[in-house]
Amino acid sequence: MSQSRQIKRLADYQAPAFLTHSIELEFVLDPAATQVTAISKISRQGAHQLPLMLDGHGFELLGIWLNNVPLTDYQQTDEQLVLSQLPDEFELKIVTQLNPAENTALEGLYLSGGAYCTQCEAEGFRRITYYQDRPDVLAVFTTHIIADGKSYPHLLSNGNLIADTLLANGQRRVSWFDPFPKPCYLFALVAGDFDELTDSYTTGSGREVALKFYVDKGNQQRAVFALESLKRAMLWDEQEFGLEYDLDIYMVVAVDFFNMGAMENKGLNVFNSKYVLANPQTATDVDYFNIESIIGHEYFHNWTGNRVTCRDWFQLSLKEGLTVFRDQQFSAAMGSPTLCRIDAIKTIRTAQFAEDAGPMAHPIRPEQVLEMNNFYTVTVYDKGAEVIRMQHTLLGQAGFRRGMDLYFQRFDGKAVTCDDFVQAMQDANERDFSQFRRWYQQAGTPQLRVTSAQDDALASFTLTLQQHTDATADGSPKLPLVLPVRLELISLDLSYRQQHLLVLTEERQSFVFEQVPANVRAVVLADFSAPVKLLQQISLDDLLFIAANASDGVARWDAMQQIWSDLVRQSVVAAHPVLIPASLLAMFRQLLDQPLDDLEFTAELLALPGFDTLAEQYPQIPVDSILDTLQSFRQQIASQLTAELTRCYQRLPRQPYQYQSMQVGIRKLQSLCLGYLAQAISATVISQKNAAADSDVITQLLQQHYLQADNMTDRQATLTAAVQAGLDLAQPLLLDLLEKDGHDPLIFDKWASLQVSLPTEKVFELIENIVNYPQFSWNNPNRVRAVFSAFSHYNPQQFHRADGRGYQLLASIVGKIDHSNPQLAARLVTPLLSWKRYDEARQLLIQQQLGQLRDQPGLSNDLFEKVARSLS
Ligand code: B3K
Ligand code: ZN
Repeated sequence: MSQSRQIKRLADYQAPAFLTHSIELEFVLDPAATQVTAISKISRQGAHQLPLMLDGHGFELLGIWLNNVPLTDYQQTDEQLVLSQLPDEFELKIVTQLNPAENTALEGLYLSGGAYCTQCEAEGFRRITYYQDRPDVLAVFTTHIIADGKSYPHLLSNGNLIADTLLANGQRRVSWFDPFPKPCYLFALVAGDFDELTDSYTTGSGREVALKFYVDKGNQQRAVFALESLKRAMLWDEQEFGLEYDLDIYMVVAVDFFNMGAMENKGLNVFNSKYVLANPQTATDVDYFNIESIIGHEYFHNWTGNRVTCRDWFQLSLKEGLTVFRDQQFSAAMGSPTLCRIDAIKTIRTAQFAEDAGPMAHPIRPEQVLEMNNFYTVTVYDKGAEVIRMQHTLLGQAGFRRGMDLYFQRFDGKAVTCDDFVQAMQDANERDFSQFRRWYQQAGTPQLRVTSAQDDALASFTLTLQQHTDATADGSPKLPLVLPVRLELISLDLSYRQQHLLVLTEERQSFVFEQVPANVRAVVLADFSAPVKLLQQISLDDLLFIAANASDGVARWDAMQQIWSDLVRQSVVAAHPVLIPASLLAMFRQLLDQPLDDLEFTAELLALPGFDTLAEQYPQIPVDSILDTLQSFRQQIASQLTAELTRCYQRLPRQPYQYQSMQVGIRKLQSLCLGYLAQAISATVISQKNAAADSDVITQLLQQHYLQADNMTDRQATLTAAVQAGLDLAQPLLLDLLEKDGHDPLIFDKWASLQVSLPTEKVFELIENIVNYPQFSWNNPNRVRAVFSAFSHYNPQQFHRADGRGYQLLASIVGKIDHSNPQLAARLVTPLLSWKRYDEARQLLIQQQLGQLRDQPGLSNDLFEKVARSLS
């Protein structure tokens, strides 16, 4: 199918010429020929004679009726239906026929396993019927689903159930009514045979809400944690923001074929099964964390996204940035604020900084788009959340809440803009946020340069902050931004400690602090209070001081990160890995012998930054130097601290698995120790002393850790350590995992991702083998991502091979997947887009692959937009 390559621009926004007030849908389900009847009540807006433009494609049009009279006078293009000379108010009936079984793009109505399900955001509803598929058209939906009740006992849609009848032909007809007007991207339908897990929740005002989770047969107990998370999220939103749920029922369906994590359809969330199903045998601690956070995220959308929605898709961050911020606050309240923040910072420093520095750079409110699905990005989501967080920081908790209250008071039931949000924050607090709004218009990562001067005679301390943002691929302006900078001043004897919130608004500003004792150390950008790259010259001793003494845990962790990134930089300059300084090893020794009470935090302090984080510090990424240096650092730590790592590992008690913070800390610290220890085996060349004996002990530790584990987290820890160190024991243990549990799709995915992280050339053979397993399917995004995203993101050694084999593999898969699932292909291609950041030889290799993709016949808009921007 040929697609028009029409770019849409924010500047061209026009209010809809017609509004659809209500729509009644009837689905007669059939795998290859589902019939959809849509009856809409529509009215003209204002005095004009414009035609009604309805979006739609990928189905057969069976008929149109205007006020019950067949309509034949219309124009049909590839993607639109144009109706002219309409009355001011009318009823339109449209009948279409679709083929869910052949819908491998997983947008619109499709089959996942044996179940029907829908995905309409951003523009999937137009694959179901002709409609005004734009978020500022809000209608009341009634949905009737007709299907064989035996094969599809659960027939679900948005809102409340209003009827369930048996038809004369033996089929069932189930009807749902959603009283809240909504854009069509929030429409959902699910039909299937599931296990059901039910519960209820009573809201603060005493309304009882039925909670229902639908999962594949046999998986009911694996949804318990998600259900409990939902109840925690409902309570938290009431306590934190005074927001209650509004329908009688809240449903979550877990499906195996899904393009992303989950979808917040009103009253009927559809989830990737990966983010619902959990038990200790199948899910890791990280999975549990993600489930709670995504369940929260989708629930929070009920207010930030559904009750108040976006005027147009350029405003996506209005709902996504805000909802990510809300889910981060929720996770922080359920666990450790510091660890949640570290998690969020890693996402920004890797993927988001990379996006800002690459061809797809865009502001959190993009200004032009070819394929909207390409803009569900870390910029819109995660940088968007940072922009909300800065407003929270500037206004304080109470001020932010005042702004939120005003936002809902003004805009409940409306489709609005990011500007409307900022205006509410501003008005509720009588602040001027006009300069702050630049965050919505400018792409790019600001660099924040810090210098300081101390005047002992005057007892003053001066901190100078300077901001600069490099040009980005989208050409957006680069004016000075409002940067909230959290600062702590600490004297070396710890007797003086002061915290400040500085607000940098100019390009360069100095802040003077009086009555400051001599020799204070400055902790700048505590809590990562603005999404910037911090440039500061600071000695190893001072960084170690901050890592030990800053009040803010995030700043302590960050000081460790800076130590490592400084050492990597020195190694890159020296063209060989430097030796780890003794003072740093001493600190490791101390933390391993006497871990802090918070073991998970201890593990973060002892972890090296990843390849991606380090890479973002260089305009041109010295791939080989970074990889060699990281490998050398791991091995130096392993060989010099073998005894301490072993002791630390052995002292930590193991208990029957519970997802509980003390235990999560134990598992994480043990996993960190095993990761280094596994490297000690391959590093025996460095430390000759007792090398063979050490190797045996470590091999045994690793084996026991796997064999005695009663949970997936520990098993995965051994396997990761062994695969990454290239140890022989990895393969038999991986085989064990596959044979015992590989029938479960989520475990198969874990097994596959572990295999493809093997940092040697053998990985290519493994990949060929994995895709031939019966569990693998090219049509299932989870399976494809488990192999190919894992390979390109977690195996930098092989992905960035100098002979280009890694690039070639990824490009060939992207080209193949584009025919069946363009959204998935466009996500997978991301690591190839930033080819300009690599050395000349790698640039040529990647460019060649991208060139071939660009010339592929029938290339989707999704892939075209990214590849073309990358090559331009
Ligand atoms: N709103 C959905 C994402 C839809 C992605 C469409 N390509 C999930 C979320 O952010 O909650
Ligand atoms: Zn979201």
